[in-house]
Amino acid sequence: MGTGATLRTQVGILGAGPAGLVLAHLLAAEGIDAVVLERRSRSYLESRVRAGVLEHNTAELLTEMGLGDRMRAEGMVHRGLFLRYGGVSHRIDMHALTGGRAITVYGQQEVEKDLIAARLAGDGPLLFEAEAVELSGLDTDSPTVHFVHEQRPTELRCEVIAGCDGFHGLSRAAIPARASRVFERVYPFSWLGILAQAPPAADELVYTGHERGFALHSMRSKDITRLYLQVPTHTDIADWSDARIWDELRVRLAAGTDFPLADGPILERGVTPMRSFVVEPMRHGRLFLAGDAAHIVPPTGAKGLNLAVADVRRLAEALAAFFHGGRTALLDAYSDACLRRIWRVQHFSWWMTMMLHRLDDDPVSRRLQLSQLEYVTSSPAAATSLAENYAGLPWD
Ligand code: RFL
Ligand code: PHB
Repeated sequence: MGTGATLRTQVGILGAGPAGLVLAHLLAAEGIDAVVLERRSRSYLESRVRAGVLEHNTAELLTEMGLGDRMRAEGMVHRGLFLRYGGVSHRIDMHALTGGRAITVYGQQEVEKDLIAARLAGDGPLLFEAEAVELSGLDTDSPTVHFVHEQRPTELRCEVIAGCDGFHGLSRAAIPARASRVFERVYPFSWLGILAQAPPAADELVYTGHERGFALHSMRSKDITRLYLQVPTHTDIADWSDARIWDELRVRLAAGTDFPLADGPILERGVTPMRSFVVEPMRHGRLFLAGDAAHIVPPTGAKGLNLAVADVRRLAEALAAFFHGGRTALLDAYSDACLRRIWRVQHFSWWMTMMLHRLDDDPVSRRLQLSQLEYVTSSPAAATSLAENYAGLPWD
C-alpha cells in the first residue's frame, strides 16, 4: 500500500453498527475522541432489515443518551409475548412477572438512522465507505488501523481500537489463534424472514412451535409485519414463491384455527443461518472486541443487538476510567465481565431455539418440547424465568 494520510484519535472504532455507534456516543459524552470507520454506505446501513426488539435496558440507555425521542414516539412498547402451540396462543405477561419491565419493538435500521444522524450532527467523525484492511501494533500503546477511504490508503493512530465490525469483520481475526478460543455450534436450520405490507395479526410477538417447524410473527408498525419461518440450512430463497411463504406461514401460525394472518406485498426477504458463537477472550493487547465481532446468538431470543449494547456500555465505562484516571482495572476485567452476561444470553437463546424449532423426526423430541411449552406457559416460576431473560436481565 502506498503512503497516505495519517489521522490520530484516542479510540479507533471499526464498524458503524449498533455496537460501534453506541460506543462512539458514550465516549463523546465522556469527552473521549473517537473516529468511526464503516466499510458500507450510510444508505445501506439505514435500510438493512435486521433486529426489531430492544430490551428494557437498551431502550432506557438510548433515552438517557438523548437518542430515544423517535424510538419513544414510533416504537411499540410490548408488555408481553405469546408462545403458540397446538393452535392456541399463551400469553407470557412479561411486565407483571418482572416487576414492570417491557420491550420496545423498533427496527434496527431506525436505531441506526437515529445514531448516525446524531453523530453527524455534532458528536465527531464517522466515515462511510472506509474499510479497515489491517490492524498493527496491538501489543504497543499506539495501535494503528490501516484503512482505505475514497481510494486513499490512510492510517488511523489510536490509543485503543474497538473491534465493532460484526461477525464478518477483520478485528477478530487479528487475535492470534494461540491467544484465543472459539466456541461454536451451527444449527441445521435457518430463518427465512420477510417484511410485508400487511397489518399485524396480533398486538404482541407470537413465537410458534409447530410440528412442521418454527414460525414467528413480529411487526414494525401498524401497517408492516415481520415474519419468519424455520427452513433447512442452505435454503435457496428462489425456491420460496410469495404464495409458498404465505401458505406455510398460515399453516404454522394458524394451525387450523382462526389466527387472522393478513398477507400483502413482500417488501424484503432473506435467509439467515443460525449459530451460537463466542470468542474468548474479547481482548488482545489494545484491541477490544464488542458485539457480533465477538459473539453470535441464534435470533430466537432477540438478543444480538442488545448484547452488543451491553458490551459497549461496559467498554465505555472502562475506557473512561483509563483515559481520565489512567486506571486499567476495568479494561482488564472487560472480557470476563462481558462473558458472564454473554453466556447467560447464549443459554437463553439456545433454550428458546430448542424449545420452538423442529429438531428431527424423533417423536421423543416433540413430546419433550410440548412438555416444556406447557410448563413455561402454566407455571409462574417457569414463565418468570423466560420473562426476565426476554425483557433483559439488569446490568450489573
Ligand atoms: P453489525 O451490526 O454487524 O455492525 C458491524 C459493522 O461493521 C462493518 N464492518 C467494517 N467496517 C470497516 N472496516 C471493516 N473491515 C469492516 N468489516 C465490517 C459492517 O459493515 C457493519 O456495518 O454488528 P454489531 O454492531 O455488533 O451489532 C449486532 C447486531 O447487528 C446483531 O446482533 C443483530 O442484528 C442480531 N439480531 C437481533 N438482535 C436483537 O437484539 N434483537 C432482534 O430482534 C434480532 N433479530 C438479528 C435479528 C439478526 C438477524 N440477522 C439478519 C443476522 C434478526 C435477524 C434476521
Ligand atoms: C424481529 O422483529 O425482527 C424479531 C423479533 C424477535 C426475534 C427476532 C427478530 O426473536
